[in-house]
Amino acid sequence: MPPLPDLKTELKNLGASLVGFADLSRLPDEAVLHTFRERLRGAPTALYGVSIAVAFAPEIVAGLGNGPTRAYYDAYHAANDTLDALASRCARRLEEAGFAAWAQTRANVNAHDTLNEYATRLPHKTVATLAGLGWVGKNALLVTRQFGSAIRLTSVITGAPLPGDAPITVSHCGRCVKCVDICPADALTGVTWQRGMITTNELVDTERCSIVAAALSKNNYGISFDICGKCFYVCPFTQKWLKRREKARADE
Ligand code: B12
Repeated sequence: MPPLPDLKTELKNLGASLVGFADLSRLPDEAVLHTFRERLRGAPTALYGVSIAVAFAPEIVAGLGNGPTRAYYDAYHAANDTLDALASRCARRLEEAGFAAWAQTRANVNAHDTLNEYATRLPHKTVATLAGLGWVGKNALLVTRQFGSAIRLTSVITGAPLPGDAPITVSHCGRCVKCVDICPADALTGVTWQRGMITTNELVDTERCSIVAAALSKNNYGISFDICGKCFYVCPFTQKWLKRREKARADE
């Protein structure tokens, strides 16, 4: 068997904030696995995922208290470009090492795996929880201990037998409902995530979120685009990260 590249180090050197490996045999949905197995011709039956997160700059996140800003809009697009580049690079490295790999870049997901306006075949968050990066919060976003929810995600699906990280299977939100209370669209239900919950609408009314975020963006910086950010700005894990960063800067 060819040696595996040291993907975690390589991707972090290229700008990834967190990288984890998921054993996708834990996915209950055989149809999803079948689709990717067909696509990754030559891959063994076992499939693995690489989950990659890029954190926003703290000053961008600190500015989201009143909803979306032009700086967040720009950082959102920049993060997406970085994530696409990281996922493509990761897939290429795996292929060079002799393994089948599929980068879930925006172009690939749009062309092959968008099921409807609000759902993809294998969401990045699913790969991320299975790779141990975090849990799905009451804000319906991945919450990490390192950066709270102030990250964006991508993922790569591969036949390479990666050493899977321990999946995170329970929510650590506890009784906190700060995101539910602050949501300007009243779109969050406050339900605690459980692994295997696939219906987003149990956690968030996607349509309301999207419509109100677009209106807020139009109001705050003149572009109608469905980003908001309040639900991850207010998350205590995000706030703890911002405070840690502030303290580190003050200590410098
Ligand atoms: C469609 C979409 C939207 C829609 C619908 C939102 C949604 N929650 O699905 C709208 C336009 C409303 C939206 C808004 C936002 N989005 Co959005 N969105 C997506 C997109 C393109 C697809 C999501 C999808 O497939 N949903 C379908 C359902 C079924 O899956 P899901 O809710 O994502 O996740 C469920 C499963 O993962 C399951 N699950 C988790 N672990 C496991 C494990 C097992 C074993 C199983 C079976 C299931 C399971 O639990 C989750 C909750 O039900 C993804 C990118 C992507 N390709 O994944 C980004 C994504 C989810 N969005 C993201 C973000 C940041 C946002 C916004 C904050 C943007 C903003 N407004 O500023 C808001 C936040 C809204 C919110 N609170 O959820 C990030 C999330 C990053 C993070 N920290 O988690 C993503 C991953 C984009 C990215 N590349 O980073 N988004």
